[in-house]
Amino acid sequence: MSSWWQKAVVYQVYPRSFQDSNGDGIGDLKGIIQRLDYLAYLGIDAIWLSPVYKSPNDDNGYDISDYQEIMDEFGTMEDMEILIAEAMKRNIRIVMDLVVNHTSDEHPWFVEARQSRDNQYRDFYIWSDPDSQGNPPNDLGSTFSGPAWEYSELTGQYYLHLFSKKQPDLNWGNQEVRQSVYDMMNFWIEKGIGGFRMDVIDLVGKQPFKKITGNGPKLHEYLQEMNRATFGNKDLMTVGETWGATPEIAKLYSKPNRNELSMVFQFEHSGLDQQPGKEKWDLIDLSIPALKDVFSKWQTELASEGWNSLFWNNHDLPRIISRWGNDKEFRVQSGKMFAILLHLLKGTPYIYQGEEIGMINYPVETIEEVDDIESINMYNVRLSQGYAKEDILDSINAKGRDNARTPMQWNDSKNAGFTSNKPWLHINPNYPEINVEKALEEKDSLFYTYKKLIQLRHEHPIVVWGTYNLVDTEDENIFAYCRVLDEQKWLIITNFQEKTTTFDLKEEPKSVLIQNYTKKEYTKGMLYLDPYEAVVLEIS
Ligand code: TEU
Ligand code: CA
Repeated sequence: MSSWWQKAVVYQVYPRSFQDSNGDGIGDLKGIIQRLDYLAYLGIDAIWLSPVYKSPNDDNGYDISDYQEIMDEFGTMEDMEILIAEAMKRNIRIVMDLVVNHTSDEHPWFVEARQSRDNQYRDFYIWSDPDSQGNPPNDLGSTFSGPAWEYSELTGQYYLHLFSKKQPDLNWGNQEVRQSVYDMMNFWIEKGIGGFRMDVIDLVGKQPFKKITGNGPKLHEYLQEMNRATFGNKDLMTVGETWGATPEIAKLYSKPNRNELSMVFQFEHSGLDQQPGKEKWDLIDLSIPALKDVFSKWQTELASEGWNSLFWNNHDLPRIISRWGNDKEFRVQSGKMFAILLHLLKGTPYIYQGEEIGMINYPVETIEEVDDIESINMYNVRLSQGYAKEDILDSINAKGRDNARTPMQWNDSKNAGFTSNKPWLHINPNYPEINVEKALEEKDSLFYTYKKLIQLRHEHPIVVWGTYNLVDTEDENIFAYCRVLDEQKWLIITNFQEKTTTFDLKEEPKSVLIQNYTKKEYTKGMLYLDPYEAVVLEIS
């Protein structure tokens, strides 16, 4: 029995940077409503909406102070209800971002909890006495640098925060916490949303005093309880963000008979340019053979037990063309190659706003230009550790999250048509060349490659259900694979490098389904592939 999200393509909107409608320089819900026709024209089936709940924006909305109110800057609950309804008119579902590993420290639960050790909400969070020297109970660290324990003077105890100090971790061992989360989820389900993306959901089973954070012993028990209490018997899509997932673990989340989630975001491919055992900032060159192994492993392992998510980009990752392609003379070609390579795999593809028009990283020159708390905290820690300023900024320019958060580039008017006022974050100065209006005018733009790929998925079951097999290639930097369904066979060939190469095509193709060099003929024999060339051939 198939589900709608197995045939769907999801578009991620980072609301702060998508479209400002009231001239305050910040994206908002009304702005998203204005752009629904554009998204419907692209052909996407669902929008993953990064958090729009009330928040002090210490972590740009991933620090929630009221789960059932809309952030002032983004608009009102009525705007949200109109967005859900207007999207539905265009057969687009709204998938909300569920951030329940932690709240904001300004959430009423924490405002109460921190008052006294016997407060009724105290046990909604994770507290610890200092040790005999007055130190935290252990050396657990925050993802945003520094210790994961913050001392609270008022009651002489530490509280746990795996992210910023203003994001105290919820205590999922407390049944009241879990029930409060489920009640909130049902509030949103009743509003007609299409599902949830679950922020760092692999952390909710944490046992911090044993220094267990991801994949805790009760994690799957909680998720099965959540499933029963909320979305289980509804036609909703759920995708868990699980940084540490292996295929074995991913099957635990997404095997249908386990009644947990539809799928997870795993990040094994995304860590391939990171020095093993180091931080995301410590880079090594990407190995294409390693990338092929990782994708092939996940395609094979989850072929019939669970479901893959497919992505290059999101609001936490640098723009893929800058990261692993060529954002200069081969910006469009490498962008098309990434799209073709990813969208013909088995699983649900995710497009991050601006990816479809080839938006790229925005390099900064000073830390004052940086907004993201993760980058700023890392900068300060590494500066104190003696790292050179320019090396730290190089890391931020390569992997910093602001790269994905520069405002959407709609046209070549002032501020790229994003806002009529000063934007909350700098806009990439390349917007006169890279913008939606220009992409829609150019028939062989990257936009139309994405539109065609979405159409292929909607029209051809082989893309959704076909088997996956990696194709052996002479040149290890060619990533070629085939999809087979009954008598149908499609061959996907991508030259994942900046130089020309050859590929021995062993079968005469029936047709070319999509390509990024629009002049090429593909016949049996030696193919000469241009830099970043990508093509999908119908073999039978
Ligand atoms: O991200 C989880 C997370 O750990 C990322 O921040 C990642 O470690 C880092 O950015 C490297 O890319 C989720 C949200 O996607 C992120 O935006 C939030 O900051 C974080 O959780 C806390 O809610
Ligand atoms: Ca606004």
